[in-house]
Amino acid sequence: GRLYLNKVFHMSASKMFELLFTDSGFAQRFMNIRKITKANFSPWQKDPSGNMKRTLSYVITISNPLIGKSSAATESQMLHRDSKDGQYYLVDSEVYTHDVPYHDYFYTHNRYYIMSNSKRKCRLRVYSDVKYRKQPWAFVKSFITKNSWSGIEDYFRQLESELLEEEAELNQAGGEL
Ligand code: YK8
Repeated sequence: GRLYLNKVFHMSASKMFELLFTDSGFAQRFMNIRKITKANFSPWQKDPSGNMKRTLSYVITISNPLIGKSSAATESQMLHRDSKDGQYYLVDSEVYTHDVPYHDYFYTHNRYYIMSNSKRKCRLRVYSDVKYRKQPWAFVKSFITKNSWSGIEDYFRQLESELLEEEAELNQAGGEL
């Protein structure tokens, strides 16, 4: 996978997990900014192997006229069983976009690592990869890969900047206590 985000934030690892992977105000605001609508999230549930899983469905807004204006998407997230609450979280996610051209050929795999650095600091790393379910013609493949990378890059750049804003607010609020 390619590394799209790698940064230390001034908040605890559990706070970062809460922001990104629960029904937090931050997650709702971020979806509004990205014009993600019709969001439906299942609760986290433990599977027989001890991993936690949840599924998300939503409609994404796309600004590329070649691709369309929007697409339904489903995302399956798995919190690995060797994650340690407050210390270390590993979430794998698979995103399927159902209404873009060649949607039956590919999906995106995202891997989120949240590592605690100290009580009030954590590192967030996100890797992404475009995966193929069947092999398209080489020209089509490079078209899909290019368009996916630019979309993914844009998304995580914005996620980083919104997280920095959230961090500033959290630390300001903390300073007033
Ligand atoms: C998740 C990867 C590809 C897709 C899109 C499709 C290009 C089609 C290429 C052919 C539109 C929120 C993306 C960016 C949509 C958004 C997805 C998001 C950002 C037709 C030329 C949605 C993370 C995520 C993962 C993959 C992204 C898609 O939390 O280019």
